[in-house]
Amino acid sequence: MSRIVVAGAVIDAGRLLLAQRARPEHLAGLWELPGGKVEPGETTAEALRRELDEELGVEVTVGEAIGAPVEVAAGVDLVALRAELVTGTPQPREHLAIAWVDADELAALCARGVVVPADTAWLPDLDALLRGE
Ligand code: 9L3
Ligand code: MG
Repeated sequence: MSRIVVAGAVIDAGRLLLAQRARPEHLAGLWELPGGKVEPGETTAEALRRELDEELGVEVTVGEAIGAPVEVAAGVDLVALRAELVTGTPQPREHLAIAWVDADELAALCARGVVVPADTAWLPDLDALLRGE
């Protein structure tokens, strides 16, 4: 059976929330859309709400999927969902840092190779959202 990892595209005032991974070693220091593994019995939306609470201390409402799922390992699909902050200010509880980036900053980070490779697949979709299309 395939496993799902869910990642959140939190956008506020034209900026996207990125989080800098602390682990594992080969991803440490790279920026990602925060999230994690969907547990048995959870919907992707429920998993994203739990992960963003655990990782960043925020409550979100979850919206539609963005882009296409990315296979991050054999039988493991990564999906991105839009999310909106309801309460709380994101704090990096499990990451090294967080950052709010605009479309140009996101493109520059991807070009520098400092974004988790799987997440770079969503650059065109994120770019369109950030530019308000
Ligand atoms: N992953 C990739 N991009 C992301 C997320 C949230 C996760 N935006 C990959 C990294 C890990 C796996 O999925 O190999 C599980 O994620 P986590 O539970 O370690 O955050
Ligand atoms: Mg995570």
